[in-house]
Amino acid sequence: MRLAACGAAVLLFGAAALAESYSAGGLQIGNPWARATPKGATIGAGYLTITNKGKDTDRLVGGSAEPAERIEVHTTVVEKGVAKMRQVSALEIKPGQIIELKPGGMHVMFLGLKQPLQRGKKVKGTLVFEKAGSVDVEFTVQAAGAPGPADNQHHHHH
Ligand SMILES: [Cu+2]
Repeated sequence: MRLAACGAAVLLFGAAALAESYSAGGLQIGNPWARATPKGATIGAGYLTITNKGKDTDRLVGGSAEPAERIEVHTTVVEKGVAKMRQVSALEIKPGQIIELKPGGMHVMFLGLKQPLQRGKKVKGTLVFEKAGSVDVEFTVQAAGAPGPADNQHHHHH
């Protein structure tokens, strides 16, 4: 019955993934997650996907997260072989566009962390969009080097 058990695990995981989708206006925010930070670290990074299903261009203009003094949206640019982060003050999402914030690219930067981001915990945050307004989300904290939000998916075999 290994297959049946595996199928159930996938179904459960699918339900969890669905629950981590938020919508506001024409925007859909999927799978917010963050990477765990080492003790004493004052910065951390979060990732998510924003889909614009509406008819108007919207912009992510700010936000906040509980364990951080403030958050910023950053993009990663490579200059002379060195990756550097730059702040994006208003991240534009055009109708039909899907913007993926992921490791190595754009991310939500948690600045002034008051406590480390612990694996398995959730980080409460609010994203502020020009048109859709404020959206409350929860970032699921994954391992420090996790490549994506479904990192745990591959460790369900017993
Ligand atoms: Cu950054």
